Amino acid sequence: MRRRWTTALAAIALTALVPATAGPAQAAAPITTAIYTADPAALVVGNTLYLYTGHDEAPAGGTNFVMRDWHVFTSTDASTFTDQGAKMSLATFPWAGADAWAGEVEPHNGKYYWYAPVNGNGPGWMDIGVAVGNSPTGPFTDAKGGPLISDSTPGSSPLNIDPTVFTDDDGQVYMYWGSYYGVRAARLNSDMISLNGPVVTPQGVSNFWEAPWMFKRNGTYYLAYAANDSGCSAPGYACVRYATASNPMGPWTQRGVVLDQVTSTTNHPAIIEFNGQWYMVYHNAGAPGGGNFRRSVTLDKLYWNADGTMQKVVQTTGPIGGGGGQPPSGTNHALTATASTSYVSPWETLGAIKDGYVPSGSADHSHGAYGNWSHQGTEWIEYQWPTARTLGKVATYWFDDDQGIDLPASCQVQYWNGSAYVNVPGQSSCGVAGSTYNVTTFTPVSTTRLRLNITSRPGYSTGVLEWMAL
Ligand code: FUB
Repeated sequence: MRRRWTTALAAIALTALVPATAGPAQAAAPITTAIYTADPAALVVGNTLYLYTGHDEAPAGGTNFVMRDWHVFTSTDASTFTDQGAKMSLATFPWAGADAWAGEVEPHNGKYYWYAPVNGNGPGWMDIGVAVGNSPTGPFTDAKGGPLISDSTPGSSPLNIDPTVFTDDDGQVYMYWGSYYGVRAARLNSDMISLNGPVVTPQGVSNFWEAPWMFKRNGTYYLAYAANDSGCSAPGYACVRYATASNPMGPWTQRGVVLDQVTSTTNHPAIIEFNGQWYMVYHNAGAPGGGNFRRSVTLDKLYWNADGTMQKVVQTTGPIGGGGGQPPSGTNHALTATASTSYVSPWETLGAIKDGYVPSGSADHSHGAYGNWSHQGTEWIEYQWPTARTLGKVATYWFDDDQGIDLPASCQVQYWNGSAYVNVPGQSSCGVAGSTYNVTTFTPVSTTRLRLNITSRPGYSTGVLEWMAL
């Protein structure tokens, strides 16, 4: 008999037992409120960020998924998104009949392969199909004429959904997928529509529930996935955990939670770098009229620790990079700069000013800080790049330890004009407020070096937690 039990239905049943105090997290701004979207996958091609999403069409009060097609959204600033329309649907797979669930697109040899779980018309429930197109927006056609993965695939998952496809530097392509605690992995042939070897169960992906997302950074493989253990989410909800490995097939080491539970019972990550900034793309129930079967894709900035672990994503309630304690939007060139200074105390860490951490306040030394105690007067910090960057803004989060380091009296931004440091033209007020990002704008300059001169208050030294160059 065909199974009809869904991940979210199970979650709903459990949710009924949850006391009100176990309420969901705050909702972030959706990429659209025109339709309900879910299960994001992200891809950068050229200067465009593509989000491939599912499409929730359940009626208000509906108790099951109604998903018939997938949409493509594009953005050049990760802030505003354009719906390019339903670029793939169940009709793309003539052998399938329902459940257009969580897919992902992978480029290969100039084509774009869209892997998607669907309810096949054959035996079993969910299968994974693959379509191919000549551009990131298609048009997409069935590449295989039948499932790539089905319940009859030896060693497959208890629920064959949520494929994530990853191409390593040597060109080998890997696919991870699964649900019901059954993560699976296999190599793909370069035709992208057949397996190269057996299906395996990768080791060490602890607490895996579903929704894997694989990527690589600085030689380390990362696998983020939805988990629903009591250590990370209320019953019926899911968080996003992640694991790392030195080999694409594992073994994996679980590293913790990168996204807490959201307002929908399901949770689904896509992690990507775009214009020098990392993002967590996910869904929640935050749009007007939203719910567990009327979800909305959203994204928030993701920051790294110096040891290669990810900081837990802060779920925002408004536009990315909104004011207050949040960093401003834009490409932060500090992340790719080399930092230097006139003086740093031996126990402090200059590199902390460019690790992308979002401090909780000016006394937040948890991720290190630049400090120049016991120097007083004017000291400077500087960024240098191998090639010129166009810069028109800095954001400075001052360090204040309520002891020898205090907020500065004043500051001045300078740039290297090719032969000397000069003040940036048209500089706005160089803010010295505590516990916030002080944004200083100026007429954009093209330079390989940017400097911040910091003048202390009498009797104190100065320090910086984050210095962004945008
Ligand atoms: O959208 C249907 C299913 O819900 C997806 O395949 C899962 O990842 C969960 O988000």
